[in-house]
Amino acid sequence: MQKILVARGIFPDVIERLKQYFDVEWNDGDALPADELKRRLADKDGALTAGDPIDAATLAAAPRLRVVANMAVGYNNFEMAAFDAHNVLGTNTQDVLNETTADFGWALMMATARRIAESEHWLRAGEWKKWSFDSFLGTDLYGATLGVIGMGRIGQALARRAKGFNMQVLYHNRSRVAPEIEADLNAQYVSKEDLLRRADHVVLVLPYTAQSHHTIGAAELAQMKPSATLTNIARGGIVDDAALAVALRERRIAAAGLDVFEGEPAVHPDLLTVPNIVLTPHIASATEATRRAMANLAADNLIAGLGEGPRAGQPPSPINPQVLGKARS
Ligand code: 8YV
Repeated sequence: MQKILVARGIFPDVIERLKQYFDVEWNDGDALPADELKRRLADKDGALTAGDPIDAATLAAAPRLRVVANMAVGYNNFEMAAFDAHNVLGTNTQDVLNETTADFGWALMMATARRIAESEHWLRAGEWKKWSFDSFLGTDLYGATLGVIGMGRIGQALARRAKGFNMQVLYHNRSRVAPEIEADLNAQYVSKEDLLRRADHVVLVLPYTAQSHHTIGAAELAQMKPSATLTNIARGGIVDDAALAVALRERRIAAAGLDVFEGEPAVHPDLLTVPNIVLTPHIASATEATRRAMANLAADNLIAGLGEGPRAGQPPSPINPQVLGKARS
């Protein structure tokens, strides 16, 4: 039997499925430190990860490893050039989380615009003594302008929800999406600068790469309207968190909602002290149904990628399908 490592806690019934095909080693605890992960992968044929970093050194130290299935759509934890060089297949869990993640992006944007977390903290602190006409004035979503940076599948799902809010949709992306998608979403392609200047609510839904590092820093925050909100459901590192904390404190933008952070689970201490922010612990895809779908898709990828099961050799969501069928190098 081929050997696999499941590097994170996951639904036990998914482990049972994997056991039908593999000799399974399961780390049902916290993320493994890099050295420990490397050591445990040394004799494995496959692995199931959830954001665990897999770099060139790890692959070099694991000569049998042929498939790593990430339980996430984002795969910035994989050094893909090394995967390609070693003919190791990487897979992700695209599509199954689109609507759940878009729902959460919407919820976070609304909570941010309408100051839900900030006012709740104030109420819990016993500060609510009387009603006042100017308590917690927020910014409207209905009829406002939405700016989506990153118009992939999740960005499109998010933009589709804007129809019900009668919003104008601006978007920026590495490339323009097909005209029929633009028409369906009633979305207008604009430069990043234009989007930042015009949008009332900016939402980040782009992958993290060297190019997208600090897509939003001090200069970009300065271009936004003082009444605007910023929501990040993509990856930490796309926003310069230190610069954001300054902009929020100085009210250069109205508010921000963050589900992801540079260096998470650590959170920049300045973000914890500004009031006009909603902070959540990377839960955009966290519904029971979606996390189950992600776990099962990651398992399907691993089973098929390692040549087992009904789809042997044809994993459903390969990142680098060109290595399929090639000998490990
Ligand atoms: C994951 C995510 O749950 O899919 C992604 O890219 O950010 C989340 O849905 C998280 O990354 C753990 O793997």
